Amino acid sequence: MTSPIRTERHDNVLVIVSDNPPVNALGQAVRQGLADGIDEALGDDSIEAVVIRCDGRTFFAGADITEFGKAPQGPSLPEALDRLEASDKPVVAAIHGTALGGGCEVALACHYRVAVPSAKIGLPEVKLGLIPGAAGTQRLPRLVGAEAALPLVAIGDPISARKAETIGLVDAIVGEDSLEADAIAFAKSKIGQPVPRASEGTANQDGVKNPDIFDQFRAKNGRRMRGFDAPNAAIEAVKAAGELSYADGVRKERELFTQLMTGSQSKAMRHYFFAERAANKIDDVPADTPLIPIHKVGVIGAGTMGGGIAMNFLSAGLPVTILEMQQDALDRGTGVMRKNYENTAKRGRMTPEQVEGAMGLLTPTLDYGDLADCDLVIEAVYENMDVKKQVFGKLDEVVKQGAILASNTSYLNIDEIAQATKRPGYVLGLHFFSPANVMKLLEIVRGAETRDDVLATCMKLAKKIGKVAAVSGVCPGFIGNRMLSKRQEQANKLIMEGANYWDVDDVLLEFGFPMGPFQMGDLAGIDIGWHRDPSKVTTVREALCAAGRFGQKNGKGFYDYDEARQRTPSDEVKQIIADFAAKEGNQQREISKEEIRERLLYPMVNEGAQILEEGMAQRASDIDVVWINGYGWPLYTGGPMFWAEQIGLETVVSGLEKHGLPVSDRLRKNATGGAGFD
Ligand code: 3H9
Repeated sequence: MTSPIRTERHDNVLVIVSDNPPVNALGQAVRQGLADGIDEALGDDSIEAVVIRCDGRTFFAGADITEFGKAPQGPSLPEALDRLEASDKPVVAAIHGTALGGGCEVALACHYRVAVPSAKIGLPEVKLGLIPGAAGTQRLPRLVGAEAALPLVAIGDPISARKAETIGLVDAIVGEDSLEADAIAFAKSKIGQPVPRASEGTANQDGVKNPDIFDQFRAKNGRRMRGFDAPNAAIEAVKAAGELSYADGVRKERELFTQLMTGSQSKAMRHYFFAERAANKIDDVPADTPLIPIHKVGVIGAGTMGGGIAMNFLSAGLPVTILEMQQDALDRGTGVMRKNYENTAKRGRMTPEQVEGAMGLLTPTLDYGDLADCDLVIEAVYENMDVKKQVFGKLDEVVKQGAILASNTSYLNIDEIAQATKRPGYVLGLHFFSPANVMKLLEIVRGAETRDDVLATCMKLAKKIGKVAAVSGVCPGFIGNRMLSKRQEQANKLIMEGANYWDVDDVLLEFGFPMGPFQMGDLAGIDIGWHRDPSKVTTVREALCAAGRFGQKNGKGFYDYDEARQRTPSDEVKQIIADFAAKEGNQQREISKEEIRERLLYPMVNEGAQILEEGMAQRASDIDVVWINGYGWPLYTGGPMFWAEQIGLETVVSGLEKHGLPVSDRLRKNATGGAGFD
């Protein structure tokens, strides 16, 4: 087998080049090649400096995740990097694309780092439930200080080359198209000078002088770190970098890394990493299906949903024409979009020019005719089949042939909507989640007649606008809402049978969801759809509305809210529920949190199995992708289907039976097979 690493001589500089598509992951052959390359440079007196660079789209994007969990094969990355750093000939990392994880650690072990302006650098291991394991947590703080290292190691978002330069992670920004030549020139300029080694740096002392930075960091990021093991280990490792010798710090890192690698969270998060990428592939649509060019998008409806949808495309630089029926609704909608952008700018995540740039791509209109030249039109109007059919009939008349027509419906039948047009092959569902400019999930609903190129185009477009896409077949509620309805059904039953509604919420919170169904109801507004007739009360929600409890918006819903929107359970609501239960003849009893958890979560898994059986989801992991990105299912459990496999499908089956709940044939079959869902 030929090595993915080759060396090239440029006068007295040896360039070590990796060519290991697609992302130059640091598999065994790459690590061996790197170590050999350094040996070659050190053993040759005519070589006075070294440059390490990568072919293809990126610098090393990290350790090879497919090797995790397998027997390690040397040299290990830490070994290869120690050899590299020990060189007394200057070694320069020439970075383009994304230097991530182990890739960033390669760069840290080099004596200098140069990068093109478009490069990104980061340590995303926490997103895989890990921390860097090749001394990244020890070299980085010594190079840039603990304060600058903390977000990189414990949050894991990559930073731009320019930002990396300001914190001292990158030594020079070089020409976008002259990386190799500039890196060689840079390396030559360092010949004869003592080499700086990150492992010998002293910037880490900032954390010793001001140890408060660690608690401050925890306080600031507590919410996003909640439930995850890796960020805390990351903070501990960075702290250790200031307190321990380099060798002891590396030992500490190894100990923490190994604990995480063998734990359940990392296993789940690695499952998710591949699940997200698998969801992007449609089994029966060839990868080389020609795509339909999308230059201009239309959105029907400028309400919260339509506006949010439009913002996705504007932010990605695509012109959008947005249509409303009335001028005031149109003005209100575009006003909200501008305000959202301005708020983002206030938080420093957009420049005022970018706000104007995005808004400048927006054309508001009241005239369907203005949608004629759009390549894709997404409808986000009222959830009513007749209304949708009218809209699609109209769109079919005015929008050019070959354009895609999509509905944002969250549960209506896409095939029926498609039949309102003469181009059902060009119709599909694009189900965004609210707030549509923020939530990552895009459920792509494939109709019976949806063409391959339409589907492939929308998958690609999803990635372009930063969404995580998963394909669903046509069924009521598609994947996500269909499973949600099973959970909600049990939540409603549980409170009728005597469970405290706050216990129902707390069970989900403790499991790792950001909130439970009753908190969610309060947030969204209990009065959505309220008929305003207190004499006609048929549900608990209506009873709450009749008692003037509309949700967070008026300070009381299921909970009472204080000024800081902190919730307290309400005796009044508990009584309303108890009265309701009595009226319906329900005996109330004490219900344990364990029963609540099983009855909320197991029916979802059962429904997921049914969805698989019907072919509405391509694979179990697609369901995980939907629930993690659209409904707050905790990432560190891997999603409902992976979680169920981990606790054992037979446990789920017996739990459902214990509570007298239905068990689908598919779940029973997979539980007996013992091999999981796929
Ligand atoms: C680490 O480094 C630990 C060390 O500290 C410790 C060592 C001791 N390995 O995402 P894409 C595959 S942990 C193996 O669609 P993009 C991916 O599965 C690692 N495979 O492309 C996909 O395969 P397929 C820290 C990998 O352009 C294909 O490459 N690093 C790896 O949208 C294309 O990927 C990370 O966590 C990998 N490391 O995005 C970075 N990475 O075609 C993880 C990718 O069969 N990677 N693949 O579906 C990424 O974030 C993105 O892939 C990247 C490119 C931004 C690089």
